[in-house]
Amino acid sequence: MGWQAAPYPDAAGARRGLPSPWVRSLDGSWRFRYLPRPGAAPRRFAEPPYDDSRWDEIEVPGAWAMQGHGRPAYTNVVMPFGGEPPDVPEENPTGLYRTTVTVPRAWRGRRVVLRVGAAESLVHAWVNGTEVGFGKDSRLPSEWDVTDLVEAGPNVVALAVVQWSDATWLEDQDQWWMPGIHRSVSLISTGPTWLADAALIPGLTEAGVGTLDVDVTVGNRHDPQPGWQVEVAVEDRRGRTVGQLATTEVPTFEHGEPLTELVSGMFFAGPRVRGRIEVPACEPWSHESPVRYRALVTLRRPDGRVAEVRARRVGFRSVEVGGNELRINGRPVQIMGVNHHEHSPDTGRTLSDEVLRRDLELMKAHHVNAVRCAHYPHDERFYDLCDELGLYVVDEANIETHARQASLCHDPRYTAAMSERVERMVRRDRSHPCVIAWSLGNESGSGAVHASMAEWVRATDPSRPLHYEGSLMHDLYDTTPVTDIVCPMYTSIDDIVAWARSGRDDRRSLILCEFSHAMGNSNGSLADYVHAFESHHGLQGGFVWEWLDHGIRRSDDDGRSWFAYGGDFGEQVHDANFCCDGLVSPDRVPHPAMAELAALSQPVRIEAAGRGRVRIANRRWFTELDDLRCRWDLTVDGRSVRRGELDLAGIPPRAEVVRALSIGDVAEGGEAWLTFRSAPRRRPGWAPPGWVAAWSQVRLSPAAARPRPPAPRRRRTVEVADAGLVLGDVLVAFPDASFTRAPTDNDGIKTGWMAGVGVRGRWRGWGLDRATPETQALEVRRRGEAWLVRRGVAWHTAVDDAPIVHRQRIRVDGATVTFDEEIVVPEVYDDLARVGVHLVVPRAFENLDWFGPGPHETYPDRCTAPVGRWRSTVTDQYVDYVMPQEHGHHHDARWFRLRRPDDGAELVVRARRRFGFSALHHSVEALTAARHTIDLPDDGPTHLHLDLAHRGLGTASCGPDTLPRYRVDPGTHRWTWTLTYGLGPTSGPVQH
Ligand code: IPT
Repeated sequence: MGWQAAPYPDAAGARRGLPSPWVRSLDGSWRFRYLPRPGAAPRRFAEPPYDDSRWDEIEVPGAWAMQGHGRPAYTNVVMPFGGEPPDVPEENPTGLYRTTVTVPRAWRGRRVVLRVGAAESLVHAWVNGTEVGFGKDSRLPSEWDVTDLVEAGPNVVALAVVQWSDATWLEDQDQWWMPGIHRSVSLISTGPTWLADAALIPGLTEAGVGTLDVDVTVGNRHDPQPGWQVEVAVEDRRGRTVGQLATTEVPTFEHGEPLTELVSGMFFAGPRVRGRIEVPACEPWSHESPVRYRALVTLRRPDGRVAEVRARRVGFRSVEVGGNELRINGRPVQIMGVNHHEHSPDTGRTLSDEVLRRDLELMKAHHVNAVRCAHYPHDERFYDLCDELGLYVVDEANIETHARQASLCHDPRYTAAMSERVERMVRRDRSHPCVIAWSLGNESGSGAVHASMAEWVRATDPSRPLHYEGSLMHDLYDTTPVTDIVCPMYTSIDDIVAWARSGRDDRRSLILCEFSHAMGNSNGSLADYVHAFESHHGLQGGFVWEWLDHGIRRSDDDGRSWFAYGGDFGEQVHDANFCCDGLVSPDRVPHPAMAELAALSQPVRIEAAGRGRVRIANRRWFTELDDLRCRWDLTVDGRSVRRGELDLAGIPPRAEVVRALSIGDVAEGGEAWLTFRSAPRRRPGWAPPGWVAAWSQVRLSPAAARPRPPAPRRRRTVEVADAGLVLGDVLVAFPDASFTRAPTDNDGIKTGWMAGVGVRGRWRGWGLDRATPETQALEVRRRGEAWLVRRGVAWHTAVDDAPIVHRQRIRVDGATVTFDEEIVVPEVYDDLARVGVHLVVPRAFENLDWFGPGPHETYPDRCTAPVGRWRSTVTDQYVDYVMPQEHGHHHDARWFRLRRPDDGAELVVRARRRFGFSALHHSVEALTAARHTIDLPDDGPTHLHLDLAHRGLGTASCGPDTLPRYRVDPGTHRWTWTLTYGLGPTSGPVQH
């Protein structure tokens, strides 16, 4: 099994890439029978006359559990069954598949191969009743030569896929157990002499010469005849040949006299043609400019006629390691990567072209520049797309022995299987320019087998560095030469900075293979990581864990859909929602953290340089910014005052220039910002309409300046009743102190064995979730038109003699209510979710606008967002994390307003200092109790939280917790805020 380009009869067909007459897809509907174990298979089921008319139908490719047979099950590390390797359970779900394929007459006399793109875990194959073999790597193709078994006309192909095999112990990745045929099945025809493999390993010299190291292997069913020839040509976009390997005869072993054979054997390197193609002054391939060429590999018969042509896209780029840098085309490109699993909420591990493209286009649109194939080689289409779009790939072998990671790597019974997985991956994918490193697998310990696999890869493909985390797991400073990248996972910022400062490694750079665990509302301190990467030589980025939530779409009786996770299919052993830890939802809607990720890797940064000038930094590595058009907008209190353009032309990669910018006078007062937005002049195919490549903001008003909040057109007098404030027809209870939040996955996972871990365990231990109020004082006085209310409430927790005391002074004067708050938090509560107040207003106050960072939710440690005036609705504040949890917070707000659209009644809230707030239709309690999105009531009022302090998010579900500087301290918290009530225009449109 080598490369994957389809064979064509001629160059024209190969170039066009139309369906090849020599390939027959077997994708589509097959007959299917689901069995509890392989032994239950009917005898002769693979034979053509067998009657399968009562079998089910199933779509191939596709997991059977996603098509009504058996169930998926989710575990992370633990195996879903007991026993020791290589044992598997007696009960071993098995799928029998049958289909009939018509082999064209034109294939007579040709060789035929049956190819199963990927099947989990063990696949057996029969053609017309004869067994042809089996395969056990569920993420690489299995191919069998079936020439002697097929005939022109109908042929029966039967497959048996068995869920568990000895190889399952090598496939303990953190994902659903989901057997079936995951990738395409086909028949491929070649001549009896054919192109068996063609490595076209890309390179680029310092002088800008593109190179392809060619190694073509010719296969032969019979004794090869001399005189067959191979040639390779490289064509540019316009079809001009820009480099070639001239027609070369394929060597043959010379049979004959013993002396002839002896000599032949000493010099015969196999039926291989090798050489190097050079393309002078090529256009290099990079993530910013993925220029591709086309290589045509032609096999000619001894008489010179073309026997077979294969085409593939190639690109020229170099990768090297040195001086604490991983250099791509000579540049230490900062890796802003993601870990990508193949998962669809509807089709399991089978991804349609559309879903796959959407994944990669979304990455591009958020400035992701690299993907780690977690944790197995992906479908071939993935690499073609990464070549096309410009994404670097760390290609990872399908090896994870997590449940036995200290033993299997020393178990000789597994050595061959592990090695073969690495070798077959390298052979399949080595011609892709996108692949910049080979990974030996994930979490599989560290043994001699790793050293031997590494040596094999280095000898076979010296052009790429190696990646393997196993030996670094317990020691970041490990120097075993298996990995060329220091690629730890979830390491703290302090530890990676200490590594960089130590100077103990002068060759490799550190690129985190996993970090910033994106589970639920997460990715706190991503900006701090990026800052560390940018300010320490040797730190070169990382791969966020992970791209996507592996939820499985289900719907209830009312047709409302939701996403299932571990345990939802009745699994006894499972890891709950730990599989929902992605930057995008299962159906590929970006979570708010994606905006943060994008903001941190923008190609342009602009800052004030004094005296009417700005400093423009081109953050790209290879290209100028001339393709972007930068517009500026001067706003005061969120209103645009003046606009203009800034010239970005002629700034070399990684350079900074200072340019004059005339924006005119800025009126005194209010909060003034200059916002720059750069957008492409010609939108790349992967960018959605209106896409902004980069934004920057310069604050023009002094830090102390506050925006003027909107004033209701007609003020309405607020009255006071026993229980609260009377705003027209609405009674709003006096705000209560609030110090909890619905736990994020990082505060503590709600279900499964990990429940109780994390800061949430402390909160519950303190009894904060069940604190009871004791009113210590309540005094309501009227002074003329005004009211004065004093309240004192002690919140008793499970900690003896340590109530949290809330003192409140409320002055009601006409339309304005002023709250002086004091919340005294005893030292014992040294890590709270929030300190603030909570109030409930009717659901009808639906329209929301605010001044502060936006438009997405922001938290103290995830707040790289433009400041301005944002509009939304309370309904749209909802962020549907698969596990309902805290969401919708707005850090650093200056004011916000809620408006009832029917009559224009509005509440404006502001404070002397910046505050956090959220306006949601769900209470802390409802969000805490819910396990799935459909558990949430959809008719709740609006819960307003105003926070003086709110805990950052961190990533403690797997990695460092919220840094101390983003936590909430105990002590006495005092602040003042005001609420103004009135009527605005009634027609307030709901804007988003
Ligand atoms: C680590 C794994 O590599 C990854 O597959 C995933 O499980 C991730 O972290 C957590 O979501 S495993 C962890 C125990 C370090």
